[in-house]
Amino acid sequence: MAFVLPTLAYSHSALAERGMCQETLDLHYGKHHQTYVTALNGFVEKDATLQGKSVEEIIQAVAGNPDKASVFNNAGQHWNHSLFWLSCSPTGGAIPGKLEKKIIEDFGAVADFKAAFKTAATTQFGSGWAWLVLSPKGKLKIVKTANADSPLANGAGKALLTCDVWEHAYYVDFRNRRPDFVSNWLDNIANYEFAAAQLG
Ligand code: MN3
Repeated sequence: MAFVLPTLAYSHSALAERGMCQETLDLHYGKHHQTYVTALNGFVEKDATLQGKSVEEIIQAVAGNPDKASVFNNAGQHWNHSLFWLSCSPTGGAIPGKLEKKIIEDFGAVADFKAAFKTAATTQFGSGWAWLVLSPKGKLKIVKTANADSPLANGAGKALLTCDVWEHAYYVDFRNRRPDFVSNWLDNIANYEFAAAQLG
């Protein structure tokens, strides 16, 4: 079975009033993410060791193997983007009580959590991702990764929420202003309901 783009839970124009316009979704989901999926399918077709594996299994099988860097990059970007679409919502920004309590426990305050996330997202030099993860010790942590890397690949923990900070994620809406994109994303788009549901 070939990999396919995940179905979005919202239309391409649904986030427009919140600062992510239809053109961004058309390009980011319809072009960028599709390109990773198409490339990944091409690698799987030619490599029997990858066949029959989930995208998670492929990422973990090829992580750290320089001979499979292109497979890792495309599988990683498929997985990262699939999580990013789930991390966005037209009703985003509101933090459910259960997650808020855990954020206060582990970061001190919601403002401190947002500041730490924004720092990670804006100090990721070049392309990459900022993540809210549940560490193996059960603590909420903020991590950043470069390019197609992820907590799934590097073992930082269970990814609860991610923000794409590749330029293609924000250039249409915010031009070069990554800090404004991240602040707006945290306040108006981030799907904290999804993150809370994953806390278990
Ligand atoms: Mn992207």
